[in-house]
Amino acid sequence: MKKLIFVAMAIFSLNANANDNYNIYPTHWWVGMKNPKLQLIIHSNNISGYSKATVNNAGVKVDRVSRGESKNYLFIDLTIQPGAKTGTMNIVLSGNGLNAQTLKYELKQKSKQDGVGRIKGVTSEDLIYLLMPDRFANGDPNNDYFPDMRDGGHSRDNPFDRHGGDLQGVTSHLDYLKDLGVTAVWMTPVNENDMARTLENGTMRSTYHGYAFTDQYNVDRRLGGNAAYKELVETAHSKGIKIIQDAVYNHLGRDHWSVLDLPMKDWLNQWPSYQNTSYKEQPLVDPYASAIDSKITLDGWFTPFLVDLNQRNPYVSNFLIQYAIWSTEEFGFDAWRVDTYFYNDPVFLNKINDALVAEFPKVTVFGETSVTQVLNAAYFCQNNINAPFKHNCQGVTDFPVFYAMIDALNQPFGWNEGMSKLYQTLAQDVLYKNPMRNEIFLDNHDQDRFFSMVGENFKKYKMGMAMLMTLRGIPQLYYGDEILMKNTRNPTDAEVRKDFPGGWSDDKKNKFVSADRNDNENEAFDYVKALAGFRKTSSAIKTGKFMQFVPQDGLFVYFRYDNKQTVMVVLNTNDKDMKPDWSRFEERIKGFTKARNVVSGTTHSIRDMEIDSHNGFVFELLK
Ligand SMILES: [Ca+2]
Ligand SMILES: [Ca+2]
Repeated sequence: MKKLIFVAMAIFSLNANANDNYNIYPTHWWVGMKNPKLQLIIHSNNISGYSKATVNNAGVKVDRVSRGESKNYLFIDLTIQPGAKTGTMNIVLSGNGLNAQTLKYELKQKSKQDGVGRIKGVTSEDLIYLLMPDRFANGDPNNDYFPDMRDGGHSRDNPFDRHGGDLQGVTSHLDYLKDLGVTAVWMTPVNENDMARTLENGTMRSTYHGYAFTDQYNVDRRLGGNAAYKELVETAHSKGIKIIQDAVYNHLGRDHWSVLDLPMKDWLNQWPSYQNTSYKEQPLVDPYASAIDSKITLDGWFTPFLVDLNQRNPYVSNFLIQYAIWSTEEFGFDAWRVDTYFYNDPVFLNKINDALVAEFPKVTVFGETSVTQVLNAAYFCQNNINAPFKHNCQGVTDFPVFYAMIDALNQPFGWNEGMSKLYQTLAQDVLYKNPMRNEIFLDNHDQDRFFSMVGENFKKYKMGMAMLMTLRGIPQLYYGDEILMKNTRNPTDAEVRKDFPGGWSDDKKNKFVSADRNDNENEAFDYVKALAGFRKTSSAIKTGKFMQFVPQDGLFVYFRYDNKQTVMVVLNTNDKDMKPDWSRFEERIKGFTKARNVVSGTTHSIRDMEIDSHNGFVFELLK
C-alpha cells in the first residue's frame, strides 16, 4: 500500500509541477566562476506571469525575477556562491496565484585546466590557419543533411549550398596542419545556423559560412554538434594546436529563437523602415561626424536577414556576455575573433572583452576591422590615440598591412607605391598599443585568393609568404594558400570558398598528401612549411623587435631581432638583380659576417650578396 501511494504521488508531482516544454539560456553554468552573477532566460509559453523563484541549492541565491514584454520569457538573476552544490537543481516558479512550476538547471564545476591545458590565448608565437568547416573536409557524411532543419538540402555542385564539410573533417586533418607548421586553427563560426535560405543578389543561398546564428548554445548539427567540437578542441590541444572561435555579437540570423519571438521590442535595433548599415567606420572615428551617420553604422542592419542586436539593452548585453563566457568554459578554446567588430556598441564591446579576460586571464581577442587606414584600425583596439573613447580590444585583423603587402608586391615602386606603401603603413604602428597582437594575412574568406591577387606569379607568392611569416603580428594562412588555391570573388565570394581537394572521399585528387600535389603545389607547400618551421624556432620573429630601413629602388630590407638572434628579410621588387650597399644596414648587421637562407639552408657572405630581381629571402645572420 505504501509503495502505491509513493508511485501515485510521484505521478501527481510530475503532472502538477514539471514543465518539459521550456528552454533555459545559458543551458547550464558552473560553480567557481570569478563572477558569481548569472542571468537566466527562461523561454516557455506564457511563463512571464511568475513573480517568484526558489532553488533547492543553499549556495545559490535568487536576486531577482523580471519579465520582458513577451509573455513567453522570464529572467532570473542568480548569485552562485563558491560553495554551491554541483549537479541538477530545481528552480520552482510561483506567484500571482499560478500553479507552481519546477524547472531543472545544472551547475557543473569550473575546469581547473583553464589557462594551463586550455584557454591559453593566441599570440605572435602562433601561426593561424583559417578555414571554413563546410568547405574543408567531410569527416562524417551522415551529418550532411537533416530534414528537420530549415535549409532544405545540400549539394557540392551549388556554390551557395552546404557541401557537407564538418568538424570531424578538421580533426582528421590536424596532423596535416601540424606538419605544415600551423599552431592555431580559426574556423568561421560553428554555432547553429538553422536558417531558411535567403535570396541574395538573385540566388537562393544557405548560410554555409556560419555567420547567421540561430542558437549560441548549440554547435550546428551539420558540423557535428557540441560533441564533435569538444573532441576537436581536445584533440587539437593534445597535438599542440590552439583553437580560435569566431564570435558574432552584432547580429543574429532572422530565424534565431529570440527574433522569431522577441523578448522585448528593443531587443533589436528597430527603425521606422528597413535601414541597412552604411558599412562605414569613419563616423565612429571622425570628430566631426553627425549623430545620424554613427547611428546608421552602429544600429543599421548588416543585411535584411542578419538582424541587429541592441547591446544597450542590459538583457541583450548579459545574453551575449554569458554566451561568450559559456562557450569558452564549455569548449576550452583559446581565443576569440570577433566578427564585424566596429558595428557593435562600443561600451558593450569593452564590457564583453573585460568580462572574458576577467574570467579567463590568458584568453586573447582580436576584432575584425575591415578598414583601409591604420588610424581607423588602431582606433578599434588598445591604442595611443588621444580620442574621447578608448577601445580595449587586444588587436585587430590588420587590413591596412594586408592592403600594403598586396600593393608592395603588385605596384611598381614609387615614393608612396609598392614597397614604400608597406614601409609607410608599418611606420604608423606608433598608433597601436601593441601591434604584435594584430592578426596579419594575405587573404581570407572575404578576399580574392592571394595567389590570384598576385597574378599567379610564384615569385610574388613566395615574397608574400616571406613577409607574412616575418612581419610583426600573428600570421594567418587561409586554407589552400599552401597548395596555391586560386580564384577571385567574381562573380561571388563562393569562388574563394571552394572545397579543399581531397576533403571528400570521392575527390579525384587528395592534396592533403604530397603524392597528389603537382610540383608547383609541393614547392609552395614545402616553402610555407620551411618558413613556418623556422618561425616556430625563431625568438626574433616570435617575440623580438622590428626595424625597417627606407626602401630604395624597390628594395626593402627589414630586421627582426632580439639579444639571441637577428633575422634579415630582403625583398627586391626591382626588375634588376641588385647588389645592395650593405653598409646602409650596418646598424643591424654589425658583428655578423654570414647570412643563412632559412628556406634553402645555403650560407652566404652578407656583404657580397646580390639579390635576384623579384625575389625575397629570409636570412638568419651568423657571426
Ligand atoms: Ca558531413
Ligand atoms: Ca550593430
